[in-house]
Amino acid sequence: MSVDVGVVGAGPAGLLAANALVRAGVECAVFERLSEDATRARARAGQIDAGTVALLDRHELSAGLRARGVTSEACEFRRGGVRHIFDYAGFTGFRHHFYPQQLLVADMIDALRAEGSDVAFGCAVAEVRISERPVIGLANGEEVSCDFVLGCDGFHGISRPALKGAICSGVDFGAAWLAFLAEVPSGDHVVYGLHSDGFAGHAPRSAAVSRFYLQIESGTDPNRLSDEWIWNEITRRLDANGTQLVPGRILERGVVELHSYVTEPMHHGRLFLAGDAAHIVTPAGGKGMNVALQDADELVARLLDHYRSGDDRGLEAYSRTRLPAVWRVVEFSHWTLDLLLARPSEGRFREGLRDARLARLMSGGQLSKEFAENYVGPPDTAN
Ligand code: RFL
Repeated sequence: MSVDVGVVGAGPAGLLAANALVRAGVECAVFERLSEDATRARARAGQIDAGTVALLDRHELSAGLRARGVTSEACEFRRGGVRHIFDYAGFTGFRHHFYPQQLLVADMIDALRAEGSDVAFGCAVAEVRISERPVIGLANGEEVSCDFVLGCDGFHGISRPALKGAICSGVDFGAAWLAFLAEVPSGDHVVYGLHSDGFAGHAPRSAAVSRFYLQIESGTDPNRLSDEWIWNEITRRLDANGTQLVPGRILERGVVELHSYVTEPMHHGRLFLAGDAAHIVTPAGGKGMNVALQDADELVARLLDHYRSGDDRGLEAYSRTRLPAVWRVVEFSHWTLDLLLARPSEGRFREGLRDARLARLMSGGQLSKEFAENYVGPPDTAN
């Protein structure tokens, strides 16, 4: 089998790229290891930056998000029983959308079908071989030769190891978040509980379902935590005068080990990485899916330069042009995590730093403005 572009992985990055390429007349084959049902049910992100919404508008992939998503203009930090509302829209003029990642993925699968293309579900890629014309080796033994391969297979995929000479640097924070969805009304903004015993978070997803985060010890088995313990901790750590959280049914739970990695460069030969395959951030700041979609958007524009006019300068510059934006997101997410994460073993000193940082963030000064700009994300710049 032979195609113009082979895409490994039907997450947000792979599906955005496939939709845009197919619509522009480029032949594309998408391989996804999971079944279609599992792909459509893979709940993760939900906070979508204003620039990413504009990007999705541009690719005509935002109808579901605009019809069913909710918007937010502020976030809230809770500390010592006090509520601090941070009005980032006031600083930037922009707001977030909240729309579950799995619904966006489902919309993009449907959009791809409407263009007469599809995803090969249940079709794991075993290896990518880089050569003049790269080859995708499927787990079922078939081989697919391509002009280009887009590695959009997430952090645990097989594409990144095929990038010869790339350096993957990063940090493990030595802590984890229990991440779960529950039948609790979303509220209209994210709440960050900066408790000295550990972080707790409550984020919108849909009207009736919220995402919660609870800082736990690295390596904890989430199924050994009782619902009662979880709700007690969430309620205690998110506590503030005048607020009441009514626990609901926990729908699904998982543990996010907190780490952050960046691969440099993000391409070699005709293999290009996009999204979590190339870099991963913690959920602090809600950036991973946003930057994944931005990678894919940039890659599509450069590939279209190749197919339309034989101009490969943009492809050759892909890593150079994307990495500054990637590092900016990584740095922001890192900073935010440092505010959110408690380190009980470090005692009063760390808590003093957290107090000072929160005060500076809420001061309305330069730090507040910079945080707001990073939190809401860069504007969409059509390529
Ligand atoms: P994905 O979504 O991981 O998709 C990769 C796809 O590749 C498939 N795959 C393979 N297919 C074929 N052959 C193989 N060998 C394969 N290996 C893997 C996988 O099955 C999968 O379908 O990567 P992509 O497209 O780069 O998208 C990245 C985002 O998923 C990720 O960054 C976000 O979910 C991060 N994130 C958030 N990002 C935000 O922008 N806003 C948020 O609010 C936000 N919240 C979150 C998050 C991530 C979370 N977790 C679970 C880590 C909340 C959580 C809890």
